[in-house]
Amino acid sequence: MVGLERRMLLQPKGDAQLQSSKSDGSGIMNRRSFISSAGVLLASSSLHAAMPFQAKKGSPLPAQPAGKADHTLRIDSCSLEIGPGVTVETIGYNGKVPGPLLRLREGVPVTIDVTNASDDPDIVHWHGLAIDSLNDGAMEEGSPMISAGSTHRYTFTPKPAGTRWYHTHAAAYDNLKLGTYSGQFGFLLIEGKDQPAHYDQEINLAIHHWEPSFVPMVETMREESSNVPLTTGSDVGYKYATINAHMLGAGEPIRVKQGERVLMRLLNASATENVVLALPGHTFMVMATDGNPVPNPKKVEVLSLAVAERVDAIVEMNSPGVWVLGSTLEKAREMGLGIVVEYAGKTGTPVWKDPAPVDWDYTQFASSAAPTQTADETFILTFRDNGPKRDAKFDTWTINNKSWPEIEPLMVQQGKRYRLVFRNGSGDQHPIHLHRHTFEVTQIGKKQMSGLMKDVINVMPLDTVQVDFVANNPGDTLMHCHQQLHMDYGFMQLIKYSG
Ligand SMILES: [Cu+2]
Repeated sequence: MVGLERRMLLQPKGDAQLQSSKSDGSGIMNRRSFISSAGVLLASSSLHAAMPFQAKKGSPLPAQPAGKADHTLRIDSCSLEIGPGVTVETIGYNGKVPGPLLRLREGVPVTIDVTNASDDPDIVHWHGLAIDSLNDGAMEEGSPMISAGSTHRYTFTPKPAGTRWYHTHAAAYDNLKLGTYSGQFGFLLIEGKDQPAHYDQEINLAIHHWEPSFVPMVETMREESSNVPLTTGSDVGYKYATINAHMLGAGEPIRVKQGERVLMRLLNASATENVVLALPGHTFMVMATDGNPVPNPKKVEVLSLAVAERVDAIVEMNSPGVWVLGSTLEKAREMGLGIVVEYAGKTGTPVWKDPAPVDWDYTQFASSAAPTQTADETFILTFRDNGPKRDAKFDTWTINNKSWPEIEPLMVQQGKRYRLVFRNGSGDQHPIHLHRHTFEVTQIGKKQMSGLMKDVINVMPLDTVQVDFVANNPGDTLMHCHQQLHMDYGFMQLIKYSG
């Protein structure tokens, strides 16, 4: 079972260039399956950069911390029994997956000691926080790598409030045991003054895929995308999927009572797979995206979560029974992607019903008004698949024809507002993440919008998405595709403050 959910049925409305992705019958969802035949031009292999990839280097470790930290995390190997007779060996935090729930107060300084008991250098990124570059946890910004056997103290003042998360920011390249292929992720809740909405119970649900392997993509591409330049690169596929480290039916169900309002915080902590979820008989009232309250809370039957995205949704429990909250794809549910929702006093086999097909549309949660502020400067960034470099297993990715690390930073000035125009010239989806800043999504395709604040935006194949951010947090800032496979192979760029 491979590559199943990456290219989900999430086309933004009104883009005639996109086709539904389809399976080839073997369960393999093709990398190119979104590409229709006409008018697609991808960068040719002549654009390959001349230099080989360089190992990323971190800064030297600062002096070891003194005194007890507020929180401690230990990076170490662990075994997880994700289903009956199914055990995966991985690396996690404090021996569990997801790692411990960290609840921090907005504006209250915190210290977190991270001990690396694994065999490889690692680093923890505090995803969605506006903190300094040295503590943000990206070596490209200057945060130190934590060498094997050592302890590093992170010190920062968490903000803004909302559903954040923490995860490894180590590169994996072709070692699929490392980086976000592993179990190194956990919820990081920054509590502010405001409670978002009344609810009776809260449940945090983290999605992950396990046992990754290389999948050659040439054969399937040849079938479906004869006009797209072929590459010899591989894709990554998975054997299992879990919610909170249990395959569907293997863990404890979500136990609810009729009439309850349940706040679900959902996190896609997969390394590479986007997911689409539904809970038959129920709707999700989407309150926040990536932890930030949306201007227009709205009930939907189907939730889409690209890699690294979060959704906070209220579910009213008004349909008694035993249900499957799971992937809308049967094959993904068979891999384990789901969890049982059980009403008090109800028994029986969990029920799944396919929801009506629907396109995921970010704009429904935003204001339909155009952004009121104009940008001081606009950067147009075009993403392309440049094929595998030399004997690399995976394709190289480019932003305006350059790949990390041979790519100049975008220069910004403090206090100014910048517009980033993401043009996806490839057949893959790209969940683009901006570190240390929150951006406002201002246009998807031809549709203008405002008020939707995020730190990851999924850019569909051949689509264009525009986001604005204010340069209000000086320090080196990484922008990258959150697909581990893409960021490891060139899909990163720094934003630097001048002056
Ligand atoms: Cu990508």
